[in-house]
Amino acid sequence: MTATGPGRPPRALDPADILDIESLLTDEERLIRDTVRGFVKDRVMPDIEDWFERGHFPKEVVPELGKLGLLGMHLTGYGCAGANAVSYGIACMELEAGDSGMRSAISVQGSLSMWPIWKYGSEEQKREWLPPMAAGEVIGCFGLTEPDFGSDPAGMRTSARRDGSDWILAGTKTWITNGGIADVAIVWARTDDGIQGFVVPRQTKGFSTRDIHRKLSLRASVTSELVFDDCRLPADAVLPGVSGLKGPLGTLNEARFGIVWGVMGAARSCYETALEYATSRVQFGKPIGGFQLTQRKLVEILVELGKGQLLALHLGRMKDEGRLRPEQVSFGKLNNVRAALEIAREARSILGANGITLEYPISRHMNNLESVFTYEGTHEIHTLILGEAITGLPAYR
Ligand code: TGC
Ligand code: FAD
Repeated sequence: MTATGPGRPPRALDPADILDIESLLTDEERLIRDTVRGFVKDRVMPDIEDWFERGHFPKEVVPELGKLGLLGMHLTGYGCAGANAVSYGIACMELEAGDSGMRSAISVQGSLSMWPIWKYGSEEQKREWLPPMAAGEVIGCFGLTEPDFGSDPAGMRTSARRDGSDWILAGTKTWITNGGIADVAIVWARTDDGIQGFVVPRQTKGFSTRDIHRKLSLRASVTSELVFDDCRLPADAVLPGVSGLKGPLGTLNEARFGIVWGVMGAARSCYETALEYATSRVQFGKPIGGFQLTQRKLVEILVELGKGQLLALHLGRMKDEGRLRPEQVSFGKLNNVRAALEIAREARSILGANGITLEYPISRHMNNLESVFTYEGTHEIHTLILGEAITGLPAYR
């Protein structure tokens, strides 16, 4: 079979890109895709099963991601690459084709830690923190969720009160990606002027972390509790450019956008694995891909994958044009995470018993995607965001 297009020579139909989405990318975007894909192949794939099994995040990978220009890559200045949003999305997709933990690493560093400094920080804060964070020499984390306030961060108890010109930060954050290995935390706390963001260096007296163990999902990623026991911070620890919940929620738009793309990488990995398996595994005297029921599964996966990839690209182009709205990001997160999970479950069934092992990536992706379904706004919260967008009626409370 061949694909033709206006002014393009026919070329073989690629089962991994049947819609020829490749042709919608610029040369630079393709270069970034190939570079990150190569990194994942050489640096992540040989060890990911072991990291996942041991519950280990390879911290030494972070400066390597920095060298590739992937940390804060869609930010400008201060050592950041200044790539477009689509390129950032593509990097997320390629990293998550390896493992969601790898994509989480750049989401948390670039979107959740660097972006609020870049957007809401003072010039001094930007100069101090962004260059080493872009290089991966300094690891950041983002503390919004608390033990009693997950979907509803407006209720947070963590507080920062004035003591002279200093701040005293007190409270607990939990489920914080990279908390245990972070050199700096962006912490959202209640103040007399509403919710504000604070830049909290690791060595701050009274700041401690405890890692969360026995996770069955995102095992190749550190998740931690952050405890602030009356931490004294200087006046200039606050991010001066924002107050109110719109600070952390505005930050989340950036990372949620990356997820829209990232999960399509995990889904693609499941599809490619299932397709290869279906054409080689023989039962009843022929490859299982030759049975109509298996073909239906593969085709359903293919169609959902293609739709999700096109949606990600559409939202990416809108973001690059400066007209992407938060509700549209919710549309993408809602659809693409759900689609990726369904793809993983369907692909797993094609592998039969082999599908439940770590020898193949599918169950690992499936377990990771359960976290992605929940973090950065649960599936239900994004449903309610869209429900409000179309009815004008908020239904959260
Ligand atoms: P609401 O009254 O709607 O809004 C408060 C203020 O915020 C503004 N706002 C936004 N601004 C920018 N972007 C958005 N997406 C925004 N959504 C709301 C809003 O305009 C308002 O501004 P103002 O000026 O009027 O004050 O707030 P609400 O309390 O009713 O809550 C709404 C809700 C439920 C949608 C919100 O709380 C929410 O999104 N909850 C989910 C929490 C969440 O996503 N947490 C994620 C934690 S971080 C994480 O999971 C990282 S995982 C890391 C990894 O990748 O490893
Ligand atoms: P809850 O808010 O208690 O929700 C439980 C269930 O109730 C969900 O199904 C939810 O959708 C539903 N629900 C809640 N409210 C409503 C409603 N109004 N209507 C209908 N259903 C509702 N947080 C950070 O701040 N920083 C991080 O780096 C970070 N990393 C994470 C990494 C991992 C691996 C995980 C699992 C989580 C991480 N989180 C992080 C926390 C994550 O953002 C929260 O888990 C998420 O926001 C949901 O909060 P919760 O778990 O407390 O669930």
